[in-house]
Amino acid sequence: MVFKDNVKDAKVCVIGLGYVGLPLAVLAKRKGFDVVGVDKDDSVVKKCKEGVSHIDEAFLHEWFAEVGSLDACLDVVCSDVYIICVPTPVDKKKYPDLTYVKAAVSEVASVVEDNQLVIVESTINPGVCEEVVLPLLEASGKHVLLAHCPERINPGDAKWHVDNIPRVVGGISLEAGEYAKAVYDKLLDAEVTLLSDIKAAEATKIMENTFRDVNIAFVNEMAMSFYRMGIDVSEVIRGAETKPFSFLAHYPGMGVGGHCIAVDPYYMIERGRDKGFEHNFLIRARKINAGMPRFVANLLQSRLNFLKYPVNGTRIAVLGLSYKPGVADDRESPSYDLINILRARGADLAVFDPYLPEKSSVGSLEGALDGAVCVVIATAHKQFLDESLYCDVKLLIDGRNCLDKSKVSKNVLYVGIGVSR
Ligand code: SAJ
Repeated sequence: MVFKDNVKDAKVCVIGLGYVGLPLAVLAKRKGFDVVGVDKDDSVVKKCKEGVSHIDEAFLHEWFAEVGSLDACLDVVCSDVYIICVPTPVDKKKYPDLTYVKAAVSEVASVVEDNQLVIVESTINPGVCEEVVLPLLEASGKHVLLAHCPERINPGDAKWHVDNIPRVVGGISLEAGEYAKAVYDKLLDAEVTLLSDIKAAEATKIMENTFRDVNIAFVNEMAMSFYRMGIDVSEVIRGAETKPFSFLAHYPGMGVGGHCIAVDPYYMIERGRDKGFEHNFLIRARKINAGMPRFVANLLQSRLNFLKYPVNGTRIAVLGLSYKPGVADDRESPSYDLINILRARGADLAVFDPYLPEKSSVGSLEGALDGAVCVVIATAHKQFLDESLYCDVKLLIDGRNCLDKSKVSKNVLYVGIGVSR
């Protein structure tokens, strides 16, 4: 049954209860939907039933306190609306890996009935819904409505959450698109824009994230160049930001991590190749960003040697494994690339991330700094932002330009990304 006109009566099944699906499922319950969450991790299912968020976000703890608990199970149940929020990583060759999407869609196809709606939120490249998802659903022999509403979650963001982030949606048909829009209009306190077709919706998300990746690559390249000129890139960005139009600041760093920005451009690159187009610019930008850990390792080595220290055998503290501040998420984190390079050069490493103690090699920040000749700030966690912490080291590499260099002890050689004293 199509619930376009009385969508609040639709039973909703959210598949994948990670940083995208869990907030969405809890929001659906807050908005009065009959909702069930599905996840293959039984510890996640158990916590949902207990009303506990396995994701440490303040708003999610509040929402769970409000709704009490979330009905959840391991397998897809027949519903009116299915929203697929499973991961879409890339494989070792950087090709899009649709394993999770295909598995979720196939499971939906095994229970779906006529005129039910399937919405894919997972990030996919243009064409995947029509060429991969739809055939799997059609194999059910049922008339299934299909739409795409790309997720726009920003983990760790205190302001923007699933309920207030505007969205775009596109359908395999106008009916599917309008039905999906009706669902999100009911779910969200934000504008929902219906695009002309499902590929436009797939392309919108890829455009957003690829835009960010190339802008980060741009500023990384400028930073490496300015460093050779003795120009402070942070000051130049502040200067450029005084222009009230046509400039959008991005910031240099030791690399791009996360499951979105570091991954999504590869979707576009591969899709372009499928169609005989080589995304030279996107490929170049990915190479620049993926090359930042090595740039930082070489910068560290040159500065250590300047101080008459080798890398080999020298105690180096690497602070931060998460791909961005304030989160316990190290997927695609450039910290690991830096660690591997330094380890290969014989460094005596102490690695600490307060959000990932189980992956740290020492148990505290003090332990990491103890005896360290060099410190690298790889993630701008708030715990690392006190310049006085580093007064006893010889070399401080600020991999996120997150410190005030004027507050760093004059006895310390301070170097950022495109920033020096
Ligand atoms: N980074 C830089 N310089 C920058 C911005 C980011 O080096 O100027 C690095 C970060 O350190 C991190 C990586 O890039 O390692 C990704 O940072 P991010 O802030 O983009 O964080 P994400 O991956 O959580 O991005 C999310 C994305 N949301 C979705 O894909 C749904 C992205 O689209 C958003 O633009 C981004 O949040 C946001 O706006 O903060």
